[in-house]
Amino acid sequence: MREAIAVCRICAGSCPLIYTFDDDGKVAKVAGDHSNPRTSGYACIKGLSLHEAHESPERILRPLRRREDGTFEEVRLKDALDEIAARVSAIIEKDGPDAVAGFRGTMGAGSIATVEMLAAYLSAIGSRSLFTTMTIDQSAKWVSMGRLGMWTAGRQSWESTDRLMLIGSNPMVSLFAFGIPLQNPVKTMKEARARGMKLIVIDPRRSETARFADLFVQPIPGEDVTLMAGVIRTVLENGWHDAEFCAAHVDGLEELRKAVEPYTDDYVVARAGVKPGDVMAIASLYAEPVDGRARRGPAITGTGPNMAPHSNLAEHLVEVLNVICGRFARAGEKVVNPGVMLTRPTPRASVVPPMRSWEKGWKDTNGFGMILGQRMSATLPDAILSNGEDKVRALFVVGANPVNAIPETLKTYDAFERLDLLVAVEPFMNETSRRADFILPPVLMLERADISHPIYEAASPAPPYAMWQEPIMPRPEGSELVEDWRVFWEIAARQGLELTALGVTFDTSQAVTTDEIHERMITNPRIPLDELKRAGPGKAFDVPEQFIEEGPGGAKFEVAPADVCAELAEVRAMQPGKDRFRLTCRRMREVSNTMYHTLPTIRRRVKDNPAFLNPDDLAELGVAEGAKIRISTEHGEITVTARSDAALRRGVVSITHGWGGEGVGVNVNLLTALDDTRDPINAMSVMTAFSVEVEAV
Ligand SMILES: Nc1nc2c(c(=O)[nH]1)N[C@H]1C(S)=C(S)[C@@H](COP(=O)(O)OP(=O)(O)OC[C@H]3O[C@@H](n4cnc5c(=O)[nH]c(N)nc54)[C@H](O)[C@@H]3O)O[C@H]1N2
Ligand SMILES: Nc1nc2c(c(=O)[nH]1)N[C@H]1C(S)=C(S)[C@@H](COP(=O)(O)OP(=O)(O)OC[C@H]3O[C@@H](n4cnc5c(=O)[nH]c(N)nc54)[C@H](O)[C@@H]3O)O[C@H]1N2
Ligand code: SF4
Ligand SMILES: [Mo]
Repeated sequence: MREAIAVCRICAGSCPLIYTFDDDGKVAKVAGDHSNPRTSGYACIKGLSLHEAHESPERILRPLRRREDGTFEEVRLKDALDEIAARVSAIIEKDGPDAVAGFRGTMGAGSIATVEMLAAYLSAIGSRSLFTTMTIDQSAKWVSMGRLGMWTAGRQSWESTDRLMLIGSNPMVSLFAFGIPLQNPVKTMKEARARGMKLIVIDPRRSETARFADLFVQPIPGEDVTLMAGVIRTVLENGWHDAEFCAAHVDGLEELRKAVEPYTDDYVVARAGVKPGDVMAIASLYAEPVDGRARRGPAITGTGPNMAPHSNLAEHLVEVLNVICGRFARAGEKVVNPGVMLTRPTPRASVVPPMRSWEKGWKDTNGFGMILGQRMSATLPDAILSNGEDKVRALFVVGANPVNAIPETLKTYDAFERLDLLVAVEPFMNETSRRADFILPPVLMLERADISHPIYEAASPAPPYAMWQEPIMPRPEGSELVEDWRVFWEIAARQGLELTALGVTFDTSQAVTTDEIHERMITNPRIPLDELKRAGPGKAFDVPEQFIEEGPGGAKFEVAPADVCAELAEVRAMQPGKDRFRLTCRRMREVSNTMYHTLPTIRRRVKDNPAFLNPDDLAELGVAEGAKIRISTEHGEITVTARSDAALRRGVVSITHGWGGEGVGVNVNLLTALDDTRDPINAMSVMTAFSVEVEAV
């Protein structure tokens, strides 16, 4: 018997897991770590069954090359890399470097070496074609930063938060909400409420998170713009904003006031389908000072508003509410998490001005620009089908399943099949790897050394926490696997290229280990690396205190830029849709996106992704619980099991994405679109709150 500890990196929770191995080296027991200050023993079913992916008979253990007839043959890793490098060089020669693209998904985001080496490789060949799942997720947050500006010192501390508003975000299941603690969510939420924090939840579904809410508002899906405009109007009308903060740091307050003026109470009630008094209740609980003291804490969105129509506008308005209420850390306050892996400069109480990167520089043939050095994921199928300068001919996919995750599945299928070269760094056969020319199976989480990305570390509040993960399991016998990052290193080496990551230049002709990559990349840690390594994974650290400094002043938040005001007027002028049903996104506790649906433990709990509807809607449709229904849009249709859920507002069809691969469940993206319903800035598709037809089968 042997015990070892590893950090689960499936989601941002980063829960430590304690493994007990039997004498044959098989996992005999897994448990959360009760001594851990962040998780106090918490771990979810996804983490607790993670080892089953490592031991799965379905796992791909040796590199595969696709034959002409679509079947696969085994190939030596070295030969695969040689051939890939030669084909990439030929494509660059013929079509230019932008024709070579990378797509990074959720399972590429947690490892610093993977994140950095993919980006480094693309820049070494001179390609702009980096795609990640962020741009089919919550890139509205990037757009909002780019139009509104950003506060360098970040949010007020979680400990001091007495108001939290969650809009279409369900961290009790997703463990994910920007800037609040994620681990052990029920315990964290209960503790916060016990110290007096009030929670507002806005969701068409009485979600797992809504059960903790002091105020729950259940609007029609897709009406967050209307609701938030009404809330901002009410806050300003009552003078509940932070006038001093606005005077110092905000431009456009009067234009904002005018732009939200038409969003009167009556209008919001009628359009968003909320109760009379809901707008006032939200505004008052969130923003009304008590005994002359301003409230503290953020309003945060999740995928709900960020995937709905007008996602960038909705995000902008929510962030504007934070801005006008001054919900940011100020000079003199203690920095909540000064970081462990990276020595960060002392934050200043100041605004980073709006950058609008998508308006400058390179644009694709449909006019979509780049944000934070990335191209937009919902433009990838068009780019593959394009003959213009934006064309993509070769694609490396790492830690992702884009064929399932990108909207309009049939178009995405078609595009991926037309690639000259598709390389999937992927442990399983899925919709993407099945279409690949090469499948390179990676060394999985428990078998490899990893450290989290310092940026990731900064996003998570106290205590300062870091992960240096050593391998705790051997690679399977007879396997030939590759570390994700090494794929890019090896191809660069074959092309005679150096790689520069986090400012460090690597000579790829030299042999290197993962540990060496980590040691060289982390150039200025706050805690010495050997101490980090000795401490083990998922540990909290005492780091020297840091205090926010006075900012330089000058730059201001732009709360009401012309394009935002124009869209707000456009939404107000629209005839609100009278859709019988709107389909909404959600997450499932047992699985993460498209992953691991067939592992034995998961399979015993969930077999597919049913569509949930209000029982009265089912009765009206004449559909019994458990019967099949057909859901359709102009793009496609799916046939799914109907489940009754009284937590849903009437007219809502709630179904999770990520299924439908390998014959299990259905892919919701058969219903979504890559047409001109995409947002003109970030090409964000509408993935929630869209009209669907529902009928009994
Ligand atoms: N309709 C609709 N579509 C959606 C969404 C929605 O809500 N509705 N959500 C969107 C969002 S938010 C996201 S983030 C995307 C998710 O999109 P993706 O990131 O593309 O999906 P995942 O299933 O998370 O992909 C992870 C892949 O990594 C593989 N993997 C596991 N471990 C490793 C490893 O160590 N190395 C490598 N190389 N691979 C590994 C898994 O087998 C899996 O195939 O989907 C998006 N699509
Ligand atoms: N168990 C599990 N955890 C996960 C994942 C997973 O697949 N499974 N995926 C991970 C990923 S990639 C991400 S991006 C995060 C996402 O994390 P979250 O953003 O918290 O995503 P969800 O849990 O889907 O919660 C979205 C909520 O929005 C509501 N909603 C839908 N449409 C609307 C709307 O128009 N307006 C409003 N106000 N609400 C709406 C839904 O009812 C739902 O409760 O979760 C991560 N964590
Ligand atoms: S919540 Fe679950 S999936 Fe996320 S890190 Fe923890 S154990 Fe892993
Ligand atoms: Mo995501």
